[in-house]
Amino acid sequence: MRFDYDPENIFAKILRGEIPNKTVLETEHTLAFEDIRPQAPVHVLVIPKGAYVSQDHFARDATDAEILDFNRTVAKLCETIGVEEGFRTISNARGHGVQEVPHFHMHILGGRPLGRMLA
Ligand code: IU
Repeated sequence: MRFDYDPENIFAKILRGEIPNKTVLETEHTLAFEDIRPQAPVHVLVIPKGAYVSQDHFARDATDAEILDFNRTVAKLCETIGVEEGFRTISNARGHGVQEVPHFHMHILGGRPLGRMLA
């Protein structure tokens, strides 16, 4: 598992159009698409188009415009994807976080009661 940016990671390939995805919403700086292994009735991944490995790197290095666009996209999704009754966002980072894909992504889960889970 590498923590520097790997341009061959699967989400970079999705952003370059080399691999298909089920896009839910796309903006100038952000892409949201359905997770291929959904863990809930609604399971959407939100990623910045920029090359950031994890949420801390994104928050540290992205431009204000990218950060605003990402957050407003999350807000828009939460109004439109069927999670009005509640949702959970998760972003796994690095080894202890068991991050599978080294491109920052936020999971939005919902569509059923999710139960209590902090770890
Ligand atoms: P993680 O936070 O890095 O552990 O999660 C990566 C997610 O990416 C996981 O839920 C996968 O099902 C999902 N995913 C995907 O949607 N499309 C892919 O081609 C691959 C993983 I590889």
